[in-house]
Amino acid sequence: TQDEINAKAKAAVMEFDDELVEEICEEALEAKVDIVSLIQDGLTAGMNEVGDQFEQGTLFLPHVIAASEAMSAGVAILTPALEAQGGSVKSKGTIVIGTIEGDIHSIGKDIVATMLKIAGFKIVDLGRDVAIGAYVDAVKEHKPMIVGSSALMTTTMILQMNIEEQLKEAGIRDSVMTMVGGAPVTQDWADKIGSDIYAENATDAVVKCNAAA
Ligand code: HCB
Repeated sequence: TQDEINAKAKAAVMEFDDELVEEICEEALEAKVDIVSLIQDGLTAGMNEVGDQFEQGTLFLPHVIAASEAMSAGVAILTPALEAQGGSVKSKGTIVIGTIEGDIHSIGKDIVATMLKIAGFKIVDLGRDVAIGAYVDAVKEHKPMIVGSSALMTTTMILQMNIEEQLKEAGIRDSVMTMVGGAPVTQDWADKIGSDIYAENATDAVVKCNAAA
């Protein structure tokens, strides 16, 4: 069942076992369980648990790296199936997304980008460690409906404010909606810096971008 597969995936990420994660994801595809739930309630739950133990000092950086590799191996297997679920013909609009300057955490941003693509948006993925000026340039070039940034650290989250400022300085702030996300980011932070959309996770991002489209 879904719960069993989610629990197995969570445990396999926590055991840093790439091969087991891959096996479970293949099995999940055959069993036709909900892939989004598997990513959020299985793989991500395992990743978060590893993050918590890293914070508590019971696990170390190599463990975090190993867990993120196991998670990515699973996501790689699930992504084609997720994308095949999409199939929407007409694009709902363009969304530019990237992980902010100084920040190399990309797993969450990649999941959000994939889910938005499946929901029918055209995605321009700027990658990670994206300079603030590059977001502004991408808004000028692609004229997206939404520009989203991901920040996983309290130190890089601050820079989401600079996106707001530089868009204003370029005179294009009103031409685009901004979206912010990443583990330390909150609705409160979005309100404080004047960002239009805060998304807690990939599902929330899809719901809110759909509402804005
Ligand atoms: Co990293 N790391 N890390 N890390 N890392 C965190 C983020 C800490 C919180 C861990 C801790 O100390 N408790 C911490 C940051 C502390 C702080 O706030 N200052 C931290 C640190 C300190 C570091 C290094 C500095 C460690 C070091 O070198 N000493 C270093 C960073 C270097 C740098 O960026 N310049 C580092 C490195 C790494 C890796 C490489 C080992 C690995 C990243 C691999 C990769 O992404 N390719 C990693 C990981 C995996 C984590 C944790 C454990 C998990 C992050 C993750 O992938 N979560 C994280 C602990 C945590 O977050 N609790 C830890 C799973 C995804 C699915 O969740 O939250 O990213 P998500 O995304 C969600 C959600 O936020 C939302 O939707 C996503 C899907 O549901 N969302 C958006 C995300 N982006 C969005 C954008 C939008 O517009 C909308 C919604």
